[in-house]
Amino acid sequence: MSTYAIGDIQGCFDELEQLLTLFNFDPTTDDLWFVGDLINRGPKNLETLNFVMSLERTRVVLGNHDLHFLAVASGARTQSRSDTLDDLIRSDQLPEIIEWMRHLPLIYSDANWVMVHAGIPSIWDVEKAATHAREVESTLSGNHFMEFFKHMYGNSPAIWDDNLTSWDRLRVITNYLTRLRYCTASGEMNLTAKDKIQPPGYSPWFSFPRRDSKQILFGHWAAIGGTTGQKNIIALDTGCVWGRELTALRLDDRRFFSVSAVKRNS
Ligand SMILES: [Mn+2]
Repeated sequence: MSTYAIGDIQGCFDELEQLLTLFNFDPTTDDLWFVGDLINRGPKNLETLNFVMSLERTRVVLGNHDLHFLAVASGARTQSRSDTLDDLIRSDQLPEIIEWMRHLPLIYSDANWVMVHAGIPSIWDVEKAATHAREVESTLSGNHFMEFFKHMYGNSPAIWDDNLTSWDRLRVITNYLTRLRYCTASGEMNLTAKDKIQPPGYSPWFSFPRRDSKQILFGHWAAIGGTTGQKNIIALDTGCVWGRELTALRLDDRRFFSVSAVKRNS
């Protein structure tokens, strides 16, 4: 009876199956947590979602690719050339998948851990981040969710302000929780830098001092290779969809499990 937190799957269902075999997953007693980006860029989105949706003991937070899928599925966006969402878009399960996904949270926490897709800026403690996440979640699960996707895209405002309202407010909250990599101590984001070379004036979001006592689990940032240099902030995206590894952390004893990506002919 254990809890495993699993990194970004992005449709790599074969590797997910191998990982579950590696740690002898028992669906009747083990809990699986997913840090988001279950889908896109990889080959088996529908299989991945069918598996996750079938689990009774699971927690999932939304990632930027999951939100992008919802935007495409609701007609607010078209797929880009690197998107691989056709298996979902063409599925007769599409309405059921949309309903399931738009009721997922952006943050999940228990007594010891908090899970988020990209990060939490040090200007917010976990409680404040969860409060702001609820603002986006209530819009996503409400009747006007399609309108949200028309306004979700964009990199501004780059910094939080308590006085923000409407779509700007929801956009910056969504960007912090699902796209954040580099920011300043005051929380100003740089959403264009992705690799390990930090843009001048910015640092990784997890490098700033914070008062939280909970341990943070996140994905999203494959380029850092699973290392943050912080004992209580754990990066789980090890770039499976880019040919590297899929990683899980057993929360009970902080043991890591990894499988190598399947070699694909592309
Ligand atoms: Mn992501």
